[in-house]
Amino acid sequence: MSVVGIDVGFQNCYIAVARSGGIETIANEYSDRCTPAWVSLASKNRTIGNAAKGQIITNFKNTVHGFKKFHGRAFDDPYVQGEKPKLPYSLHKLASGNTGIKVRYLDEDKVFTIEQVTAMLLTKLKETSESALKKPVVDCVISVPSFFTDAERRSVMDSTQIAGLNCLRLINDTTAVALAYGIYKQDLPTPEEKPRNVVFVDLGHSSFQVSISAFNKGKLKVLATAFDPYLGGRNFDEVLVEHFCEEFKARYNLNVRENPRAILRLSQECEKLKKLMSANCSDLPINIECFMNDIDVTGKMNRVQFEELCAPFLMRVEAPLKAVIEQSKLSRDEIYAVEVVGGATRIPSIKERISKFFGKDVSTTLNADEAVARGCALQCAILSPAFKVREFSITDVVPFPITLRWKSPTEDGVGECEVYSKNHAAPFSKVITFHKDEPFDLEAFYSLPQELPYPDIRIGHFSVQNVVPQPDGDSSKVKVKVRINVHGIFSVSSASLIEKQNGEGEDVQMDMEATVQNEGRPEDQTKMQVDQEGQGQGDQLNEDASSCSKGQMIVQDKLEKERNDAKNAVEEYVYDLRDKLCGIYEKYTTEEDSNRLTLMLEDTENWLYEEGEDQAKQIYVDKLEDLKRFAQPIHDRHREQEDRPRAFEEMGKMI
Ligand code: ATP
Ligand code: K
Ligand code: MG
Repeated sequence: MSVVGIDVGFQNCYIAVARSGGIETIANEYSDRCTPAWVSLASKNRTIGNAAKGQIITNFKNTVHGFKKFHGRAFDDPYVQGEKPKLPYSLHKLASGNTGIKVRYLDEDKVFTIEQVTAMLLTKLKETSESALKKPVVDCVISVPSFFTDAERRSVMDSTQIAGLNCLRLINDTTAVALAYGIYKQDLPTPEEKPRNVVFVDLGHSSFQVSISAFNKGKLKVLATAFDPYLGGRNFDEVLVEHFCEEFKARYNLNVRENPRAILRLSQECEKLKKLMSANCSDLPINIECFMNDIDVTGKMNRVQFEELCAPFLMRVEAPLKAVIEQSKLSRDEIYAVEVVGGATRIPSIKERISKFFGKDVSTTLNADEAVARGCALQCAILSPAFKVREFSITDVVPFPITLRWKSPTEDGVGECEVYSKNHAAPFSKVITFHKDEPFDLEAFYSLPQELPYPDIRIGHFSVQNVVPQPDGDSSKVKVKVRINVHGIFSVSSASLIEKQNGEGEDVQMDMEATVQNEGRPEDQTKMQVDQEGQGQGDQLNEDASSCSKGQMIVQDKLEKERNDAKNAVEEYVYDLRDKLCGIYEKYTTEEDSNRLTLMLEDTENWLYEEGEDQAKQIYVDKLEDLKRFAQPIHDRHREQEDRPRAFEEMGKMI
C-alpha cells in the first residue's frame, strides 16, 4: 500500500511519501520537488508539469494553468467570467452549466471538463510518486483550500477517481500544515492541560487561508478558519504587469495587452522581479529582449514602490486574521505561535503585517513550500493500515453553515433547520427526526451566501422515499442521518422509519425501506444513490465534454513517445556512427566504404530535418535498420579485433 500526500496548488504541486525513514518530499524527473500545475495539449501529445510550462510561449492557446478554482464552478459564475479574459486559453460552457476548457488536441477541437484536466495533472503526480516508490500508487491524501465548498470538493474527488487514485481524505491546506507541525512535537500539553493554540497562515499563489488549532498530546482540534479566497501571490504579479504595461506604452508605444505572448513573458519576468524584491530593497531591473516588434524593453522597481502599488492587496491581509481570532474567542496572548507557509508569505511586508497583528514574530519552522504535502503524507500514513505512525487525532471544522429545507404543510409551507453551524466539528454525523406520512424531499444549501466565495448556495437535493403513515393513520417518525464526511462533503446518508408499538413501550426503529435518493445537484447528469461516505456522487465525465477518454489519451501519449524514441534512435545512431568513423572504426573501413557511409549519414541527417521530421514510428525503425545493415560489417570487424586480446586475457586468468 502506498502512503502518499499531494498538495495540488494553484501554481505548484508537491508530493510527499512515507518511507521507512519517515516522510520525504520527492523530486520529479527534472529533479524538481515542485511540479507546476500546468497541462499542455498539442497536435501530437500532452505534456504535464515542468514540460508543459515550457510550452507556454510556443503553444499558449493550448497550455492550461490556473484552473484549480474552476472546480465545481458554473461557467456563468462571476469568478469564472472575471478570469476568462486573463487566460491565454479558452473556456467553454458545458451542457451542465459547468466550466470546461477548450483546446486543440491531436489536431481536433476538444473540450475537457475541469475534472479531466486535474486528473491529467494528478496522473502525472501519481507517476512521479510511483517512480520514486518503485511500486503502484493508489492510496493518497490530497489537500484542498479550507474554503472549498461541497461542489468543489466533489469535483476534486471525481478527478482523483479518473486518475485512478483512491483519496483517503481531502484535507484542508492549513489542517495538513497543523498536522505537520504537531505530530512530532514532544512537549504538547497533556489532554487535561490547557491546549496550545497555534495560528497557521498559508498565502499561496491564488488564496489566503488562516486557521487556529488547539493542540494537546496526540490530537489537534481546529477552532476556526478564515480566508480571502481571492488574495494570493498572483495579485502582486498582476500589479507589476499592469504597471509595466503602462510604462512600456508610454516609453516604447507598445500595446502589450493586445499580445498574449508578450503578456505571458512579462508575467514571468514580473514574478521573478517580485521574488527578488523580497530579498532586496534596492532598485532591481527588468529586461526583456525582443519583447514586441523586435524592441528590447527595460524597466526597474524597488520594494518601496512595489509596496505602494500593492497597498490595496496588502491591506487585505488583516481581515482574515481578525476574523479567525474573533471566531476562536481567544485573546492574542493565548496564541502560542504564528506559523506561516506558502510562497507568498516570503513578501516582507506580508510577514510584517501578520507579525504586527498578533504582536509576535512569525515562525517559519515549517518548510514554506512543502509543509502541506508533508501533512498530507502524514495523514495518509495515519489512515493507512500498512504504516505505523504515532496516534494523532484531527478534528476539523465546517467552513460555512449548512441548512436543510423541506416542504411542510404546517410550517408556512416550508420547514428549515440549520444542521451545521460555522466551525462545527467535522467529520460529523447527525440524526434529525421528521414526522411524515409520505415521501418527502430535503434540500441542503449554504445558509450564509455572503460568506461564500461564489453565488451558488446549492449543495444537494435528496428525496426520502417509501415513507408511509402508521397503521392507525398517524404520521411516522422518520430519522434522517446527515453527515459531513472525512472529505468535508455533505450527504444525507440514510433514513429509517420508527414504527409505533401497540400500547405502551418503546418505539421500534425499523430500518425498513425508507431509502434516500440523492437527486443530485442540478449539474449532475444522473440520479445517484446516496452513498454512506458521500463519495462518488458527483457527475462522472460529462458526455458533452469530450469523446476523448483518458485511456485513449494515455495510449496516444505512449504512441507518441515511442515514435519520438524511434526518431531519436536514428538521430543518435547517425551521430554515433559519424564519430566512430573518424575514430575507432577508421582502421576497419576502406576509404570507399567510409565515404559512402558518410554520405548516407549526411542524407539521413538532412532527411530527419526535412520530410523525415514527422514520420510514423515504423519509418524510423526501417531507416535505422538500413543504416545498421550497411555499418554492421565494420562494426563486426572492430568487435573481432577488440575481443581477441580480451579473450587472451580471460584465458590467462583461467590458467
Ligand atoms: P494556492 O495555495 O493558492 O493553491 P500554490 O500552493 O500553488 O497556490 P505556493 O506554491 O504556496 O502557491 O506559492 C506560490 C506563490 O508564492 C507565487 O505567487 C510565487 O510567486 C510566490 N513566491 C514564491 N517565492 C516568493 C518570494 N521569494 N517572494 C515573493 N513571492 C514568492
Ligand atoms: K503548493
Ligand atoms: Mg498552496
